[in-house]
Amino acid sequence: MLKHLLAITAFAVPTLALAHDFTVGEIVIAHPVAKPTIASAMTGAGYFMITNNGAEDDTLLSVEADFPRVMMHDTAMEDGVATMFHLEGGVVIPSGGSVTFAPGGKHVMFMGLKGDPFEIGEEIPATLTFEKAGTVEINFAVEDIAAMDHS
Ligand SMILES: [Cu+2]
Repeated sequence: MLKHLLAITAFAVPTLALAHDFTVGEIVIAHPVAKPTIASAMTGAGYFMITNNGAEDDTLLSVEADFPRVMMHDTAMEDGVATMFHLEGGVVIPSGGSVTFAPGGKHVMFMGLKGDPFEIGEEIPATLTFEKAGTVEINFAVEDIAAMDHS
């Protein structure tokens, strides 16, 4: 079981076009974006910022989308090499706080693209499930965000 790193607003989301936001209960999911991939890519990465305006902590339990596997990952430096690890218990969104998924840190990993790359302008539908706020449908917009992550 890997330890959760709760890096809260440690880095800013690259702000491009403002923003498509999604709301469920007291949770706001701001500007979900995915990186374009090359044609042979087997994986893609998605990012967003989640804010919890509620009085209690909540947990993002899962992200589902139409791929063989979708996971939440974080990135850690080990001996100068960036490695990803699975956020198994989900991600706690603290009351009154935000958690950012961004290149170089937490990300949603879409696995098993199988020759259907993410192209700019495309939207990737996904379902987020929170422990308290419940389920919400969102779209990751594929945008040419400045890349500095692992993939
Ligand atoms: Cu990953």
